[in-house]
This record gives sequence, C-alpha cells and structure tokens, in this order.
Amino acid sequence: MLATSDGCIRGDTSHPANLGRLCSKGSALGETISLDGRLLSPRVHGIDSDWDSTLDLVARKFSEAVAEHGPDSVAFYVSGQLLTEDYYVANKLMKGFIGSANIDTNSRLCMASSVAGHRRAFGTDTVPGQYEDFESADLVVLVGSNLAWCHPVLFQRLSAAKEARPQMKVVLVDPRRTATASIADLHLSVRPDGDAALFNALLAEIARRGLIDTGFTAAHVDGLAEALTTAAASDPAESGLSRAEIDTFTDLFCGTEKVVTLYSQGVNQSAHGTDKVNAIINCHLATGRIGRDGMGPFSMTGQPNAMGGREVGGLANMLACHLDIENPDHRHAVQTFWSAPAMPEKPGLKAVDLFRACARGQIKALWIMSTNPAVSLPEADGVAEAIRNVPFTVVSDIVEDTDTNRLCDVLLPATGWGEKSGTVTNSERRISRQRPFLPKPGQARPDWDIISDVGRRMGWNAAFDYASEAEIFREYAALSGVAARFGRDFDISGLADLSDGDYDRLAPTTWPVPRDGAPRDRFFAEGGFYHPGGKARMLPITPPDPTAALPPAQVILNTGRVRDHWHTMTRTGRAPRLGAHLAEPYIEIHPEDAEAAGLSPADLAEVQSPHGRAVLRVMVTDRARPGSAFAPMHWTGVTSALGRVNTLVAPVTDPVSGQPASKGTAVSLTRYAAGWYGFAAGIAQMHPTRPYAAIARTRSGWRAEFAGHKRPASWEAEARTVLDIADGDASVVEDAARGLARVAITRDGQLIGAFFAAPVPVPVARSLVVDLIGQEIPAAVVLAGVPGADRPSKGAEVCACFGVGSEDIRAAIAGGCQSLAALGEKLGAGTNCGSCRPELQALIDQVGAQNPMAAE
Ligand SMILES: Nc1nc2c(c(=O)[nH]1)N[C@H]1C(S)=C(S)[C@@H](COP(=O)(O)OP(=O)(O)OC[C@H]3O[C@@H](n4cnc5c(=O)[nH]c(N)nc54)[C@H](O)[C@@H]3O)O[C@H]1N2
Ligand SMILES: Nc1nc2c(c(=O)[nH]1)N[C@H]1C(S)=C(S)[C@@H](COP(=O)(O)OP(=O)(O)OC[C@H]3O[C@@H](n4cnc5c(=O)[nH]c(N)nc54)[C@H](O)[C@@H]3O)O[C@H]1N2
Ligand SMILES: [Mo]
Repeated sequence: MLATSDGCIRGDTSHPANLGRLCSKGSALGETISLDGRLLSPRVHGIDSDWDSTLDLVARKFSEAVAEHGPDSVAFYVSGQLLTEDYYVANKLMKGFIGSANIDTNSRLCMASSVAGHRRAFGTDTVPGQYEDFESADLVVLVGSNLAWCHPVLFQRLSAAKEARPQMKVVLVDPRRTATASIADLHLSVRPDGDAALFNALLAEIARRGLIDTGFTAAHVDGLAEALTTAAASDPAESGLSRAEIDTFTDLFCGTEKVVTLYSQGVNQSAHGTDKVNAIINCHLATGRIGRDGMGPFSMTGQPNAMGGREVGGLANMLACHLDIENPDHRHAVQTFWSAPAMPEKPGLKAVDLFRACARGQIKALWIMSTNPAVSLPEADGVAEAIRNVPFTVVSDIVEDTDTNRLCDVLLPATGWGEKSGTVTNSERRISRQRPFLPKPGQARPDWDIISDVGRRMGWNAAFDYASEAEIFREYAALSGVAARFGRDFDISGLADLSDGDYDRLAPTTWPVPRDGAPRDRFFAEGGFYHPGGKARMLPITPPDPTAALPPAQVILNTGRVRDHWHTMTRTGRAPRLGAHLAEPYIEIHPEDAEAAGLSPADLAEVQSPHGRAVLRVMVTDRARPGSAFAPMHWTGVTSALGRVNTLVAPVTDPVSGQPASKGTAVSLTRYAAGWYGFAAGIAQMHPTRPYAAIARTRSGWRAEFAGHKRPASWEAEARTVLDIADGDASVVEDAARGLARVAITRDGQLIGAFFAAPVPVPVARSLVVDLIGQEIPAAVVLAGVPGADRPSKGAEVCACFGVGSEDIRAAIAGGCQSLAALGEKLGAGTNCGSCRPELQALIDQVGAQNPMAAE
C-alpha cells in the first residue's frame, strides 16, 4: 500500500499479494489518519503523564506482582495487529524474562483452531500452499468464509481467475447466503457446525470410489484406516444438507484433481473448530492433494499480522519460531539464545481462561496491547468486570476512547499504521515490510520500543537494548535458525544478516528462507511432515450431535463481519464513507424466525442469552438459514448503547485449541418495547445516550439512531440533547396525537441538525437527510422529510470507494447499464476494491426491488 503526495491511498502494483488492489477499508485509510481522537500522551488514571514516570510505574507494578505472587500472577494480552518485531519483544519479555507463559493474543479468537489442526495433522503450524493456488485450482471450496466482504482483494483475484477460466467451479459452505455466494456455482447452507459431517461424508465417498492416493498415504500418512472407519460411521444428514446437495458436492470434489479448500472463521470459531479443520485436511491428505499447484487446504488469516504472531510464539502454548513449550530441548535452546533467566515449563492461560483468572483475582497486573477485549471476547460484560478486578491494568492503543481503555489504569500511546516500521506475515507465509510515511504524533512510540523500555526498567538492560526494529528482526531471524536445527519449518535464518538498508528495502518474501539450501513455495507435495517419522496424521473425526431443536423464538446467534467495518471500529468508525453502508448494529433473521418472534423489518429486537442482552435492528431476509441469525461484531459502547454482541456470546471454547465458539450461542428474540424511535443527523459528535442508540460518522458530521421508552416532554429539548447542539434556530413540527415530531436546527441559514421521531421505526430517507446537513437549506424542506425535486436522494451507499448510492445505480441500470462493466464505466462503482460487486449485480438482477444489502 502506498500513500501518495496528494494524500490518496493507492495499492502497490508491485506487491505480489494484492498486485495493487485494495479493499474499501484500505482505500479509506486516508480518512482515518487524522489525529482527532488519538491518544497522544501516556495517561495514568485519566491524567496526562510523561513516559518516564509512567513506565517506571508499569515496571514497578509488574515487578512487585512477580516478587509477591510469582510470575504467573501477571499477564499480557496482545494482538495480531502488532508488527512481528513488537510481538517478538513482548513474547521474549514474558516467556524468557518474567518467566511465565501468560501471554496470549486475540489470535486465540481467530486462528487457534487452525494452528491446532495444522499441528495435529502436520506436526507444525504450516500453511502448505499460496494464493496463486486459488487462481490455478479447478475447484475452490470456501468453508465458513465471507471472502467478498472479508478478503475482497483475494475475492477479486478469484473472480478474475474464474472469469478467465470459466471451467473453474466455486462452492460456498456457509449457513448464510452471503455476498460471497455471488461467485459460487453451489451454495451449501450447512447447519451451524455441520461441516465435519459434510467432510466426513466426502472422505467416505472418496474411499468408496477408490480415489485414495494410496501411494501418497502409504508413504506419508498415518491414521488413514481409523479416519475412514469413523467417517464411514458418521451420518451425512447431520450436515443439515440434502442427499442431493451432498452428492453434487462430492461429485465435484471427487471429479476434480486441482482443489483448494479455503476456510476461515466459520470453521475456526467453533467448539469443534479443530475437528472441522482436521476433517477438511483429511480429505486433502487422503487424495494427496496438498502442496501442489492449485491444490491444498488453505486456512485464511484475518488480521494483518495474525501469521507473524503465530511465528513469534504469541500464543500461550507456543514458544518462538514454532518450537514447543513442553519440549525441554526446545526450551533450553531458546533460553540459551536469549540468555534468559527463566523459562516457563508449561503453557500459559489461553484468552478466555486468562480473563477468568482475572475475574478470580489470580492476575495482579495485566497489559493489553493493540486489542479491545471488552468488546471482542465472549461474555464481554464479564470480561469488562474481570479487567476492573485486576489491581493494575495497562493498555497500549492508538486511540483515546475505547471500551477497554475506559477500564484501565494506565494508557500508553502507540504509533499506528503509517507511522510504524516493521514486518508482517500474511496467510501465504509472505513477509512484507511496513514502512512509515508519517511522523510519530504527540508522544506516541512504537510498541516494541515501549515494551523494551519496560523490560529495561524491570532490570534486563542488555536483553532489551534494541536501537531499531531492524535489530529485533535480525535477532528473530537468527533464532529461527536455531529452531531449524530441530527440523522445524519456520526458518528465516537467511535474513539474519540483513543490514539496516537491506531491511528497509526488503521485498515481500515468502518463508522459509534458510541460510543454506533452497527456498521453496509450497510444503508437503513429497511428504516431509513434521511429526516424528516425517508422516502426516489423519484424525478420526466424530461430528458433534446436532443441536436439539430450539424452542420457538430462539435461534443460534452467528456473529461476524460487515463489508466496511474493521472489528471494534476504532479506525473505520472515523471514515465517513465506511459508515454509510451499514450504519447501525443489526440482526439478520429468516422470515420464519421473525414471525415466530413477532418481529417485523426495521423493528428493534431484544436479544438475550444467559450472559447478557443486546438490542439490534431487525433485518428479515431469506439469506439467513432458518434457526440461525447473524449479527455483526463491530459495535461497541463507544458507538452504540446496546449493540455489543459479545455480551451475548457464551464463553464456550474448543477443547483442543481454546478458541471461543463465537458463532454458536443460543439466544432468545423478542420485540424491544420502545415508546419512540428517532433518527438524527447533525454537525456535532453525538453520543449513544438513549436506551437504544447507535452513532456513525458522516461527511458532514454524525448520524444516529435512537429509541426510548417515555416520550420526552419537549421534542426540541430532546433533539438538542441528542444532537448536542445548543445554539441555532430550531423549527419544530409536531403531531402529538400520532406521536410524530420533526426538528430542524439552522444557523445562518445553514442546516446544522435534523431530528425525526415517531412511535414506529422512523421512515425517513436517511442518506438524503445526511446529505442536507451543512447545506443552506430552508428548514421546511427538512420538516417535509421528503427529497426535494431538485435534490434526488442518491440512496443507500453501495460503493464505499466512490460514494455511489443505490438510487444512482438504479437510475443508471434503468438507463441501460446492464452489466458490472457498464456500471463501472458510468459511475466508477465497483471498480476499486470490488467488494460491492455482488451488491451491484443484485441490483442489476432486480432493479426496482429493495436493495437487499443496505441498511435503509
Ligand atoms: N470487512 C472486514 N474484513 C475483515 C475483518 C473485519 O473486521 N472486517 N476482519 C479480518 C479478520 S481478523 C478475520 S479473522 C477475517 C474473518 O473472515 P471470515 O471468516 O470470512 O468472516 P466472518 O464474518 O467472521 O465469518 C465467515 C462466515 O462464517 C459463517 N459461519 C458461521 N457458522 C458457520 C458454520 O458452522 N459453518 C460454516 N461453514 N460457516 C459458518 C458465517 O455465516 C460467515 O459468513 O476477516 C478479516 N477481514
Ligand atoms: N462475536 C465475535 N467476536 C469476535 C469475532 C467474531 O467473529 N465474532 N472475531 C474475533 C476475531 S477473528 C478477532 S481477530 C478479534 C478482533 O478483536 P480486537 O482485536 O479486539 O479488535 P480491534 O478493533 O481490531 O482492536 C485493535 C485495537 O488496537 C488498536 N490499535 C491499532 N493499531 C495499533 C497499534 O499499532 N498499536 C497498538 N498498541 N494499538 C493499535 C485499535 O485502536 C484497537 O483498539 O475479534 C474476535 N471476536
Ligand atoms: Mo481475526
């Protein structure tokens, strides 16, 4: 990614992973880098402080806790959004010097089941293939991946490959018919967690048809017979699919040699996630379709450096460089290399258990870096309580106000994207440099520098005396050479002698990069697995019993992502063009479930589980599978009143990987009893202050949805409070009998705030009102609440990159643009990141119908 002198963000066409393509969020990064809302100085109990005294305090509190209660009384909770150099130093400080393995990462919520599945099958955490394999495959099976929205750049690569080679087939396995279904020849709406039953059925069929690659399995695979016996005994119907659907899928898989099975959080985030991973890998091992051009299982990472974190040993059960914590030889080698005083002999606490230990009072000092656990962990209210319960808490972040920051004693300002320097590794094992192009703002410092400073203040001067990220990288690369002597896959020792200049210029590089010996692109085509004896393991997988039928008005809550937001929105929430696609927390439910719960479109649903409650806007759609509802994970206490879905999610984890089952909590649905509903747009920042509320950025300021119980005595006062506007002239139209109210506030003829209330969800053209804010416009136009003839509404935002709305697109289609190419030529829509192309196609397919993806 490049930032150009005109302030634009462009893709780097020479980068082999994206070839210059960006997603909507990447394209909008320029809107997120202002210093508005940034954390710019260290803060202790809400008061700005200096680095020296703050880091002395941090070092002293951690040292005291270790001295009084032992090393396991402290913990770090870190993130796949740290750079490799940051991550390496954090892991070194905790595991080698503090002497505890209590460092875990948000990758536990993301990649842990893939890591565990890889280790069970291959003996180490290796992704065998590379992105090019998606392009050269003849069948790509996407399992629990919404590629169109979550990996739009790869989605574009896949779309282009399919266009170029129409014989290529794509299968999507997902309970929901997502935007990704637009590329699929076959969509299998699997029952939640029905995947293992589906892949067992496939494995049994592979055997039945005599398609086991016996040469490969005899030479390179253990466990074939047991895996086959178990697969044959498993009931395909437990997948929730019909016999015909399963047959179509198995025919495709069996009849195609070049198959890539690409999977993501629909696989990992499950109480059976590791088993699902191994059920998939089994089918590739049995057919020998692994590590060859266009073939293999492919686990897709999410965060920029999820893979780098796995490599440095950021998980509580790993050592650095894919070495094992339980292995005394491995421990000894790392300890010697680091000249470390102490090394833990057993794994530390995994994320969910770590916060449970906080709740129990076992953790006395906690440092959170680059993650927002009060929003993103299951049982989020309990996690917030647990953080409050730790006597001393530190968080390093780039923004000032997050749900987690609000709970912590000490805030440390880190440098962010554009300011940081280091490396990240992507899903295909490719290491890329992140180069800074902005000055460090305020007192912000790189994460590695903050961590190293604390290490020195805790007494380990020599071990943490780093002058630059290049120095850390060289040390890390040298350690990987030590690991390679144990026959490990992760070896970048060939990069251990880079000069500072070489490091700065480092081109994107796929590991392994051994000091001697040839680099290679793929693993395992000729065996060479990392279990003793060099064989892979197939595992006998017993699918979970299908969940018993839920009572009426209960559904399984599936959670995940929307197209234009990133996790807890600390950055995407600042970009107006990213707030327009889906501006409010919502729940997507099937018409049958809506009916059973008495919910109509645009109602608010009260969603409850034993762990908490949320109130979400209802979106009724047959894209949902009956019995399974979907809600995005992005809304927080900063952006909403009751939109945090992790308050609902049960802290159930996979027994092997410890990864939470973030997609499978049973919840009940009822209609939220609101006395009034409101929509407001204005120039000032609004806050989620009403019983129901959600705020979003707009180009002219902010917009918000509200609901309350008792109707306010004065609508003007209510409007001024929620809009946070005290001045200007307010015009009010009220129909007290029907409970309708509209308030427009102007200043010097300019519209600065508009507010609409009704006893039902407010029917007003949101995007039009938003567009009017800041304009010279008579209050009467707003109070009419309809588009003026000269100002047609552009409709709900579809293309975030070029700000193109649904109405403009409909008009263009009606005017003759009947293809994506024609729309792109006329409006630009869909020509940058491409993630709206499924929505554009849907509009082409059904002009005149309601745009199914938009919030309005
Ligand atoms: N826009 C956007 N993109 C992102 C991110 C973001 O926040 N926003 N985050 C990044 C990160 S960190 C990650 S990890 C990735 C995640 O990328 P994805 O895994 O693609 O995203 P999710 O929406 O979490 O989940 C994917 C799908 O799993 C399906 N699913 C749920 N349960 C099951 C099941 O039992 N079986 C199957 N087969 N499918 C199921 C869901 O319906 C959902 O469509 O995205 C990355 N990209
Ligand atoms: N229900 C449900 N929950 C989920 C998921 C789900 O699908 N459903 N998905 C899970 C997954 S896959 C993931 S990856 C997690 C993500 O969850 P989180 O990691 O909690 O989410 P982010 O918003 O990415 O948090 C990153 C934080 O780091 C800050 N930050 C950004 N850059 C820097 C930096 O350079 N240094 C420092 N120190 N801070 C920085 C940001 O401001 C932000 O506060 O959520 C998980 N939780
Ligand atoms: Mo993730």
